[in-house]
Amino acid sequence: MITRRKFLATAACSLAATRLRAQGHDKIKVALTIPAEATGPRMPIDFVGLSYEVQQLADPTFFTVENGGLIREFKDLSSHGVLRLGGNTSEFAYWKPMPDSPEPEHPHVREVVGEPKPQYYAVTAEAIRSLAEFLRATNWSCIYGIGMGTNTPARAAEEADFVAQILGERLEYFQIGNEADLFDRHLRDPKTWSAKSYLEEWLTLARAITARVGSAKFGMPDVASKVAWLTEIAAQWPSITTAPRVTTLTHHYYFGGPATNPEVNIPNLLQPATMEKVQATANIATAAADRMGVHVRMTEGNTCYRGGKPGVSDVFAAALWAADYALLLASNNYSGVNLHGGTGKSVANSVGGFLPGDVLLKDQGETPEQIATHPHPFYTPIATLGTDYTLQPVGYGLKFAGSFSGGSLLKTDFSAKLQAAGVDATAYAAKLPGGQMSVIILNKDAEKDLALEVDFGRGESGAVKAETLHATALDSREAHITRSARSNSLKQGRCTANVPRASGLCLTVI
Ligand code: BDP
Repeated sequence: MITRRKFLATAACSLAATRLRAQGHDKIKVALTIPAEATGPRMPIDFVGLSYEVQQLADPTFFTVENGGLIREFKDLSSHGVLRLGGNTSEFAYWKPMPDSPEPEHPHVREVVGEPKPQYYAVTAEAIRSLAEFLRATNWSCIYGIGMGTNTPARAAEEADFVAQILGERLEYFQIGNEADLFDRHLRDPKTWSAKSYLEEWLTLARAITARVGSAKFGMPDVASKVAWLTEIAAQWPSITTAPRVTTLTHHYYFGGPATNPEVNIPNLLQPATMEKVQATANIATAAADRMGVHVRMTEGNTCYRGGKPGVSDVFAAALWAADYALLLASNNYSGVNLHGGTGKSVANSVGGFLPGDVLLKDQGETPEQIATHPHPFYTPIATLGTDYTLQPVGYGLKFAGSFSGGSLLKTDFSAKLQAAGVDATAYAAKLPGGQMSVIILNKDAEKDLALEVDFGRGESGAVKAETLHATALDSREAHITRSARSNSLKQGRCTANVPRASGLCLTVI
């Protein structure tokens, strides 16, 4: 029997991967040939997305047309992104249509020993109007999260009706409930809560919304980690009468957490096994979506749950992780990826009052009152700095991967080849909307440089544009995307390029 280890060793030899000694570092030489006819999934133009807490809407200065710095960063990240509003705080929002509408009775309460009681807060008509203007200014659309945990069908329908009218075409679909697979820990009876009881409750809410908004579309079930719920829902779906219109099956993903967990570190984040697990989840999710004939989207995720980990979530390693993660899901036919972030306060509220990452940074006690909240969670793609905003390393990674948006991915064995050659690197190829061939190589290896020969396969001569994703080190709190001043030359379809350790390269035939 050929073991995986033997297979990799043999493959490495047959590739004639040559190890060179260059400047004291290992340099691996690999040749990649872009297949002529191997079209894979299309990566939608609006693949790139961000996820924010619904509670972010409670800050009237945030999603507004006046917030120029945030609008600039959204547009820079993607010309057609998708903003998803959800998170744990979406379960504690209530719809307040008029300035004097009273806070309603809440049919469910949340009680967790050792955690503060949740604060209910209002989503106002004014917040939705501002959101609509913000979406128009950025050219982004929205997946709008309506609470399930403490909501009623009548209130959900009333809110959905207003949101649908005001957001118009900018509304992709509604999502009802956030991570309901965890409700057995805090919002529902653990003895009876299951995919089945979730679906019954979800149907009541979604039918109430559909009765009021005939055109309503939905993404669901937005699970934290139990992707098996997607399988169960797809199996039950054909027996549902008067089914609301579901367009997308959704789930979340965090590599690990919380910040105090020593397993959340750069080597573990970047090792091939991490993406093997992502692939295993994608296999389950895409099979369920295919069975239902709908899309699949990763609507909320990041490197480390409960706000991220300083030194892992906010450094260049997270940029390489994000680019690889997004492209792996795109090549699995996902319709998009929404990385979670926002302000420190909104995310701290979503995870019990404080960010565990803050505890690592300072010796300042353990209660929410003692800990000064970081202005942004450590994993946020766009950081709040005073009154301005900046794209963070993880956001740069998503942006780098987003350059394939609107293109068709090509099925390749590049990542397997690179790993068989002994380097922790992955690569993806696409035919861009304008017909140009492009390849992205992510060298996540901390030690080995790559010397590549890429055969674009058409035997042409010409030029290749090179853009790099880089920083001084995997743990530096920065990332850059730089277009080389000089183009690489393409001779008989081939071009050579170096991809130094801990960097990314995008080559596009021009
Ligand atoms: C998810 C929640 C979100 C949190 C995030 C986190 O949906 O509200 O902010 O985890 O833990 O589970 O960082």
